[in-house]
Amino acid sequence: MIVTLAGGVGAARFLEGLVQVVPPETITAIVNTGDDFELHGLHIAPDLDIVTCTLAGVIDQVQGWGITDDSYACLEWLGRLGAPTWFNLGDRDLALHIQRTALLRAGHTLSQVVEQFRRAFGVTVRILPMSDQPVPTHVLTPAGELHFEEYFVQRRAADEVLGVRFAGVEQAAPAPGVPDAILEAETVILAPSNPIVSIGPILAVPGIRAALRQTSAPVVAVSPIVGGAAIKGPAVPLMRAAGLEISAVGIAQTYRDLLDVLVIDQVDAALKDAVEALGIRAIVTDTIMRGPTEKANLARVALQHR
Ligand code: FO1
Repeated sequence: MIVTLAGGVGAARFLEGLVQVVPPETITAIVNTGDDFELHGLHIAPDLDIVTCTLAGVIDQVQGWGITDDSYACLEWLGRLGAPTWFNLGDRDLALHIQRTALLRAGHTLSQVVEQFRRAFGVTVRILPMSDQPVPTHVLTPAGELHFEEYFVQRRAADEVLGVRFAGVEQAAPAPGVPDAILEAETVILAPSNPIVSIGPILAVPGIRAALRQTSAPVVAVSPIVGGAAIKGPAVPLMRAAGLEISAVGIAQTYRDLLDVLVIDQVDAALKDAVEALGIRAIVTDTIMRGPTEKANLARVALQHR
């Protein structure tokens, strides 16, 4: 079993490469739920939907989130009725949110909802939320404590980041199957996701970091920082607020106690020695996932130590 810790778009694209290299039924994705929040009375689960819908082939390929060819008639009418429209939920996307909220309200767990959705979409990769308990990621700013999506989408990441908090994480447990998947894994991969708000919440769930230290599987990360910048999303201000160097070396330091291997981009080849000085093997390759071939090559490189 190849276990991948996954956030949103970058992780989903990496998984599109992985399924080309190993049989999908041998992959388990453990997905961040820190971005989850409620709007319109609906349970929104961005990273779970991004991973599920990408693997189902129904993701909007340009945005990396939302459903392909979606329309926004309902959101437009919600606006006319005075509802917030800052979070773009298309008509097809709303179907996932309505059904998820109904199932949760009927007493199903988030894990059970995710399982029903992946089966409905014919996805054979196993998808597990990091936890069935809510662990919303809050961003501490001068304007106060904001939910990650308020900070990132509604306020366009304009606020200074003073810190990040995973609300309720002390009371959360790993979702069923998560610790065992890690302990029984042949390889664990930290996908190229934001180390603070995508991989960070997963590592913060009590028991998950311990399982990663305990597993006999090699732990491999793919650096989401290339040439001192993030490919997508707010990794830079969040890493800066955490006092981390904005580089592949900073990523190595973030996961130092867990990592055996770090895959870094060829533009960062000069950092190989600095990463290896931390006791982590560095593999240099093209990590930019331009298309299916690059995605498959990156997955192959991440597995090459086997
Ligand atoms: N990101 C945006 O920047 N703007 C949006 O309006 C938006 C809507 C959206 C709807 C459903 C969904 O699953 C994701 C959505 N995202 C949107 C992506 C999301 O904000 C982040 O990319 C992830 O939470 C981070 O991985």
